[in-house]
Amino acid sequence: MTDKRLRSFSGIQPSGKIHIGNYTGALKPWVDAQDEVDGIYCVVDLHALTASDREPRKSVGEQSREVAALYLACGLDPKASTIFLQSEVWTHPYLSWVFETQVPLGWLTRMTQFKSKANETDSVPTALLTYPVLQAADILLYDAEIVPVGEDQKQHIEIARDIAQRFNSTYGSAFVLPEPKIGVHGSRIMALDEPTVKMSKSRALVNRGHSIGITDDPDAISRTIRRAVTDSGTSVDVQNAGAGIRNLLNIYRSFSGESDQEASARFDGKGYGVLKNELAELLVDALAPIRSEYQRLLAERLYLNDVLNEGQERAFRLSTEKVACVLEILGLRG
Ligand code: AQP
Repeated sequence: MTDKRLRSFSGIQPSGKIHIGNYTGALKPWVDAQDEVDGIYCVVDLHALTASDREPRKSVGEQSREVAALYLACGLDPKASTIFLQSEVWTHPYLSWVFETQVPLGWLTRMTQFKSKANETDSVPTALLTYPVLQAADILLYDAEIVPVGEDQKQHIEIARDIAQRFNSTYGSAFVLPEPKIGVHGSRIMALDEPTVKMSKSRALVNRGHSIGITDDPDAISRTIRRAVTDSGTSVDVQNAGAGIRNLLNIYRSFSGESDQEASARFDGKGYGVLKNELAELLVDALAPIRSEYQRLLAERLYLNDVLNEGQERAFRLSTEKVACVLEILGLRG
């Protein structure tokens, strides 16, 4: 019997402390959909090599295994989804090179993430520019129809689609065109210390109070929420809320599952302290089971190895079939 489920592909870079934005924008949607899709979820460790300010005390390998453990702790079931490390499946950088021979440079230099990250460093690695091409290879290798991501990744999924379209129209149909799947709530959580910028792993390494990590302990969660930047008033005015209060309300909605109306009615006119206390309590309760499952899984090295080995085998099989097809289309074989 053929599998009629949509194929879903996504990944997270092991480039720092995985935060609540990564959870609401990516991990939670993966888990929520896992019974309906054929999910392939990768720890994109090769991408993390482009990060100039990775967590300095840990190797990328160590962080990659922690992120894989977090995938499981958040509820991804390895019997339902394929979970693997990108660097263990060589077809990813291989197809990326093939795409690089086809992709016009201008497509890459106009990427907003490249422009902002390149501005933050004096010496821009080439891979920061070609990052979306490797990401296109990650997705297109598996004929993924949907890519569940946060809003910041929309442009990268669009370029993956453009690359597939260009290849298909030049050489004949080889790739499925992927669609970004971006949730209504939680797809863009802002920084708690600066609510006009997106919460990000790398910034959290330098700015304390920037983010809440999925595995933060209750004290750290409550402290960060207490210190979070609000608007300049003292009580919540939902209609005229500024960036700080909008962000706190959005986080509340994303974790409680309440509608806009319910969350607005709950907090409108209440003091900022009430919103912060209820939000801290909600986050502590939601993250506690993930944290303890994560700690349990980290101690189960052999189990994690088994999950990743099984994932690697399937990813390798599917992706080598696709590479063989591409080589034939390009006239490199046969
Ligand atoms: N603030 C956010 N709100 C909602 N979703 C978010 N994502 C990232 N930040 C937010 C989503 O999480 C997944 C992780 O993607 P990534 O690791 O490839 O890198 P990223 O998008 O660049 O994430 P970060 O946290 O900002 O990491 P750094 O600082 O390392 O670049 C994606 O689905 C992303 O949309």
